[in-house]
Amino acid sequence: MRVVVAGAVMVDGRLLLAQRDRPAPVAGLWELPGGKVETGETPVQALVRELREELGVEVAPGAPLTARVPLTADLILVALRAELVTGTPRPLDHRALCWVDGDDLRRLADAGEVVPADTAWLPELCDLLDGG
Ligand code: DCP
Repeated sequence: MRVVVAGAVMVDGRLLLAQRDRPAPVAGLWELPGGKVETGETPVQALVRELREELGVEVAPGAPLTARVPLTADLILVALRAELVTGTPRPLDHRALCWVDGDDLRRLADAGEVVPADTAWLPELCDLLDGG
């Protein structure tokens, strides 16, 4: 079983979303940035590497979000909260980035503009963003 790890980066009550550039079925949709854990890496190490590569920032991973999402028979998606330590996120591997509050996130999800697997985290992300 391989793990994909994504990061929930929150600053001043807003969550960082990244707009996928590929593949076609999800291009244009918004996700928590991240990627596959490589052999010999922990999910924490993988998230630090992925966000360095994709956003040009250094993060300190923290608590996991509750939902774990099966993507395929041998791939599972998890998310960790991540504190921004240094740098300003840039879309080095995505089409664009945005910062959302709870209402923005619900609107994007209602419009079908969130990557399907990531919708599993909507309740807990909205709770965090709404100050819960
Ligand atoms: N994925 C997802 N939601 C996220 C991040 C990833 O549903 N927030 C999915 C999309 C892909 C798989 O996880 O099916 C792997 O994601 P990436 O393509 O972003 O990861 P990598 O860049 O590590 O994969 P590769 O190197 O194989 O392209």
